[in-house]
Amino acid sequence: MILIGERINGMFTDIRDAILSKDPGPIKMHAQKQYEAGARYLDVNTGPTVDPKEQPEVMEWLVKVTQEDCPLPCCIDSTNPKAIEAGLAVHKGKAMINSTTADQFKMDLYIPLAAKYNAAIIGLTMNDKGVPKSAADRVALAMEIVVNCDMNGVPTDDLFLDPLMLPCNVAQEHGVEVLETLRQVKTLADPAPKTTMGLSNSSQGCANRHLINRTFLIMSMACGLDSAIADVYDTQMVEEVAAARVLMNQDIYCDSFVKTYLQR
Ligand code: THG
Repeated sequence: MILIGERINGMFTDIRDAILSKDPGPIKMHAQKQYEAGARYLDVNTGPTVDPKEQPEVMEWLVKVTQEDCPLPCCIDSTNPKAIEAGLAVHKGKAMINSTTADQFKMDLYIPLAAKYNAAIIGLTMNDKGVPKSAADRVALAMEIVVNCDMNGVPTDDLFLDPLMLPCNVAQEHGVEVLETLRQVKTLADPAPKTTMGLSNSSQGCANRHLINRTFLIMSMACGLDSAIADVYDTQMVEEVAAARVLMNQDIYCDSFVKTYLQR
């Protein structure tokens, strides 16, 4: 399980303020803290308040500051292709592009960028009509992304398919469809595509958010989830991931399995 730390996102007020005042402090602090907490990628998102014209410049700054003292690669999260490329151009190591949808014009923009920069890429199972409800419709969109990656020479195991989890208080029927999508997309190509999701989406606006996030993460792992954009400061969640990896035979059992997982 590759945990992608969600915290460097302008949706959080401390990051928004750091961006506005060009203060690298909070960004570096969250990079280091998420690294120590078990993150292996860092999601980096300018947030909704940055003017689209300024997003490329802000993304470039965010990626540089995030990687200055921290060895982790970034998951460059933007709906603005110019911001994605500005981040890729200064990124050290193997970046992850977050994300393309299954819309042809978006795949034509983002998948060649993954090939050019040897980056991994997240493919959302949605298009201009929105997020489909059924697993079958999500998988059909996933297949279009798989085919387009293949045509552009992006290896399928560099593709992370995201079935797009929605808050369970407003879209409760989607949970089981997301789980079924995770199972089915593994059969679409060989090597199989990888999978990811924005875990905290599942609990937005709900009581007991951590409980919902943790429970859905472990259920999803059992269905083939390889990575998640998540709140890695939830220590109990990270420990549950370590235990689940042992139980699924993805890590060798040792008495210090939680410590071992954190050191990977
Ligand atoms: N898939 C992919 N990328 C994504 C998402 C996804 N990127 C963004 C998002 N979804 C994942 N990241 C977050 C980050 C924070 C929250 C949810 C998802 C969150 N924030 C608090 C809230 O909205 O209540 C804000 C708290 C605060 O302001 O302090 O829950 O699905 N590929």
